[in-house]
Amino acid sequence: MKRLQYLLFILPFILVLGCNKDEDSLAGPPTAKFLFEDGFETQNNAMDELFPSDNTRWSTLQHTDPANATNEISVTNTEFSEGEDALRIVAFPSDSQLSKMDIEKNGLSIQSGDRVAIRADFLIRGREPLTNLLLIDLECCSCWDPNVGDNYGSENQCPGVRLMISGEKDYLTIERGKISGTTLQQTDLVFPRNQWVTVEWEMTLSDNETGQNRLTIDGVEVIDENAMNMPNPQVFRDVFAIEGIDFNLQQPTTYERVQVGATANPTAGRVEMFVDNFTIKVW
Ligand SMILES: [Ca+2]
Repeated sequence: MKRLQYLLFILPFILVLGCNKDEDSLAGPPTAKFLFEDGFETQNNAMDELFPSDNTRWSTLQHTDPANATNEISVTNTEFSEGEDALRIVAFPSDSQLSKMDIEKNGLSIQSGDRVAIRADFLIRGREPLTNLLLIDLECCSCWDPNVGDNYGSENQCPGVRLMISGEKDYLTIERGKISGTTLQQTDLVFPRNQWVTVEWEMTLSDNETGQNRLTIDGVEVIDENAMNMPNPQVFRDVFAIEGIDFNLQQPTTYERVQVGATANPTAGRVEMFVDNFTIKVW
């Protein structure tokens, strides 16, 4: 009887703990192998403060202007979702140059079998379609075959997975073209505009179909799909063999950098966005 009373006493706590575990699954366990969080807070809205010499914050900018316009990046206190500052990005449409304006954290070491959660808040102004706009890239540059070199465009030399706004109705999707995979599409939720939107992207990494891919927008799960999410040596060998090229993916494949912002803007219009409250966690 006492045992039953004890069970009845602890049961609600077990249930509560169980629920919390589900809700916290995107954030992962408290002990991570790697954790980087940045809310773009500064003293004087100075970009330099985001790149301290001790590497505790961001590593570099990726800034590629189209031929006839200059992209912009700055710290602003006019819009933010956390603290008092956020990153403001203006990316003009691509012409002969693929337009890019984003911020990068490098020096990561994320491998097959790792679980990684990336989270960021975005505010994208305007109502123009955002077709093929890329928001977050996770990339492996060191895995490219140095003997193949750059004959296939610098764009393709860092294989990886990306978050891309797809279709005429602006659905955020998981794009896998750089690892020769199809896009993991959703048509449940149009990307909200002119308001802060929380994007959470969680994966268990694998170079085969056991990889897990989950995407939530403002807490609503829109993708939960098993699929390859790391470059696969045989897939690369086969794809390049069609061109008569002997391609050897360098091992071990490791995602070593993450980029957030307008990581590429192939849209027809000028994109103004704000980014805040970034986290990448690996466990
Ligand atoms: Ca902030």
